[in-house]
Amino acid sequence: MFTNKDSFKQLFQENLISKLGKPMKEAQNEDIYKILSNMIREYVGKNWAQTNERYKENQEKQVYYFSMEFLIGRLLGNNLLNLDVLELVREGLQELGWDLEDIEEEEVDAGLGNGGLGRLAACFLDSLASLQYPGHGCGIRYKYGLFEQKIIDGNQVELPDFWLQKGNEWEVRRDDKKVEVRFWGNVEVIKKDGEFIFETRNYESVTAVPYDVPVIGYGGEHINTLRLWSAESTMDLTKLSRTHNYYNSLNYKRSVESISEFLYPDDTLYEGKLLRLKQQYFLCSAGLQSILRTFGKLGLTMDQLPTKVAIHINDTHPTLVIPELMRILIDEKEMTWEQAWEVTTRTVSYTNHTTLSEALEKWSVSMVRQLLPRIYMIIEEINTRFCGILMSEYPEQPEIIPQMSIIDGQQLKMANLAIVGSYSVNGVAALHTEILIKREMKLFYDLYPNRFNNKTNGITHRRWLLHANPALAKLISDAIGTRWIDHPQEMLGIMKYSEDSGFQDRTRAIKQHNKMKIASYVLEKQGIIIDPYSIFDVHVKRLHGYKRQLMNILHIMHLYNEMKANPSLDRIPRTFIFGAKAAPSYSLAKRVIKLIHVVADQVNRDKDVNEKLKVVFLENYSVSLAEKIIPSADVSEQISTASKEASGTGNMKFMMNGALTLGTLDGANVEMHNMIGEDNMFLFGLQSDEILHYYQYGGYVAEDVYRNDPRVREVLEQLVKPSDFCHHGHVFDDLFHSIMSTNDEYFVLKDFASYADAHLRVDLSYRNTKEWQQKSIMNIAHSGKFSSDCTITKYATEIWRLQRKQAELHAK
Ligand code: 26V
Repeated sequence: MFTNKDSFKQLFQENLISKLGKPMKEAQNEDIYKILSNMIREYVGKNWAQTNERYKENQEKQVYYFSMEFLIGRLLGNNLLNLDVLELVREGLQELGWDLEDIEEEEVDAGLGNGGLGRLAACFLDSLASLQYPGHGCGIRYKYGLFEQKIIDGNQVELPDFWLQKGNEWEVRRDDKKVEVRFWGNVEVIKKDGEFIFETRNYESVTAVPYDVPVIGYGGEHINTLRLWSAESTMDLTKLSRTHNYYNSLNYKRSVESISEFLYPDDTLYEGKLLRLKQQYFLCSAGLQSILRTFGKLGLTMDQLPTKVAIHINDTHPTLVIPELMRILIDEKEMTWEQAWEVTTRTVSYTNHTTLSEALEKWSVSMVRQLLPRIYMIIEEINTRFCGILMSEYPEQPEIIPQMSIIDGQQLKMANLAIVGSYSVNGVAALHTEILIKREMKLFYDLYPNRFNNKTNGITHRRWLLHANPALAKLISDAIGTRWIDHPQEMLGIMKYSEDSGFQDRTRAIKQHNKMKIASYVLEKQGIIIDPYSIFDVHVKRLHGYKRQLMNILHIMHLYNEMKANPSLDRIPRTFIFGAKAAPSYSLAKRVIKLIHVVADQVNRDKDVNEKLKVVFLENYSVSLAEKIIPSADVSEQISTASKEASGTGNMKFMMNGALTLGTLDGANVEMHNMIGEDNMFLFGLQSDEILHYYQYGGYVAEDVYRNDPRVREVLEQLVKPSDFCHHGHVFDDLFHSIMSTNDEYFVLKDFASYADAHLRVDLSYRNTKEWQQKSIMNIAHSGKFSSDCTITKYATEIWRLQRKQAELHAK
């Protein structure tokens, strides 16, 4: 279509004229975005079709990644990059008078996820396509993504994120691939040819319509599919009046469409909503039907399914694929239970993303039984058989059975079902997997030791380095060539320049440039002047107790107190930058946002300190904002209570952009530490075994720290007594009690002294520019190991057993 700048310009202009519908001189950035993205989508159409053709012809094994969340963010820039036309398009547009960066800003983020779990799914899709693996995403096309956060008077206000309002240039609606999903009804057992068969009657029928988004691999040749399902009513009104006598058709339509309306804005608190269960089954049933339709065209027998299809479930949210696959194989494909079970358990694999008990999914038995009667029967049968195995394995230990059972009284434990019904269970970082097998899932590990494995998370270096920080990417390529782009571990090659002062100066200059850009952004968006030469200390991620944004802000209050008491204190100026969304129902988390704003107000206004200390809260943290802020960070706050953060992926993004980690030995920080050693990061705090030991014996006594550490006492009292941070009626007694009356569940006070000490080490280290730059280069060089290309290669070979596209096919 276009191969160079001139042919691009010509084609673009033709498109402008034919599609704009108004004079060219009236074209706005928004129009340009639409036309450009549309052009690119059409441009990839041919390779997309070819990739699918090739899959069919070669009967390659496919993996389908089922996830309730795909936090893909913006696509234009990344697609241009992966098509290797980014520079050509940038220059072409420039010559026509448009700035690509402004055009990219027109795209609304596809915020179809909460945080780490959803972003991981998006990074994995990018790596699957770039490594030319046959791997696709299967998700829901929510009409509203994660809420848009507005800060009003320091409080979070949630607005609906109607991201589809202006259409979505990247998707293709596939009416020809619709399927039907059934809810409710009653199961009847019928005897047919001497066999019992199960039929559900009086069900409610929902149409699932797929929207396909191309996932463009690096190089642009290999294109996979992200298939997002939308719920629509079967508008057959005659049928409606028969089966829905108490609904009018409008109500019915609304109730059906609500299935794909909202993404649940909660990444830990369990929402006992019927709608969420409907969403999960909707995804599982629609996704599976579409997979089996494709598989059916291969002309193989059903028992061969595991040789051609791998189904991966991202956390337990899509666990219903297990009983749904059993249902289809038994009721529709006429397999025996044993055959169906063999196929299912050889097809499904599962990743666990958290050990927080409040995030482990449990469904009410009566809800599942009513909404999905046949599925419930199957789960019951799976459980009966599983308990039979337990009884014969552990005849002397009957107490084990209720602990491992899938059905526990009136609750269905989805993690237990996911483990029993899959062939692989993995954690997302070495420490997390160890905690799973030694503690949380120990009984299952004892029974099925070979099923458990670790796959440390990763991030796509194409989005998080090449696209987010092009100057740094270019510097690396200038130094060691471009091979690292396909082999990210080769970034290690820049180690030979870690002591080279020219290279150090260049990395520093790039960081400085990125900081200047953020300083203008903050000034423009929030009217706050920040010193671009101060240390940028960044804490961006979902707001949660265990992520300890509260510890960070309490420490900032302490720094303020210290500077007020001693104005000549020698400290390198520091800008603390926060970005976080709190689940709307999580009131304490929202109060932390308020506290950050109150502290920011006070600190930023106070002339005694504001040359050395600034606090900024960036509104509406999202993927596109992360891409701006991370390249500008000097310090990356990864300060979770050890054992609580399964992996973290923000930690990896910062490392790749040359920030130094200030963190606990938690999640993937542990592996980062193993790679670069403690001289190249700032570690602090209790370790996971110490924390887990405390938990086992009922915690520690928070009161002791409160009494013995005057810094801690001072800041805690400032929360509840009239003070610089607690005036105009703002009393943070709820936050105070959240620490003191839970005995400090997240060890904020216990780790405070060591956290403050780590901050002092940051200050000292930053003074030595050469030393700091050397550490920064060390971090960048080792971050290639955290590329999701490495992670996906392990999933593909060790779990899914996929074949990569053959070299000769590549040449074709
Ligand atoms: C739970 C629920 C409950 C119902 C409402 C919607 C919802 C959405 C998500 C969750 C579980 C969230 C688990 C999660 O995001 N874990 C994060 O996964 C990252 C990728 O593996 C990992 O890096 C983070 O450490 C981990 O917290």
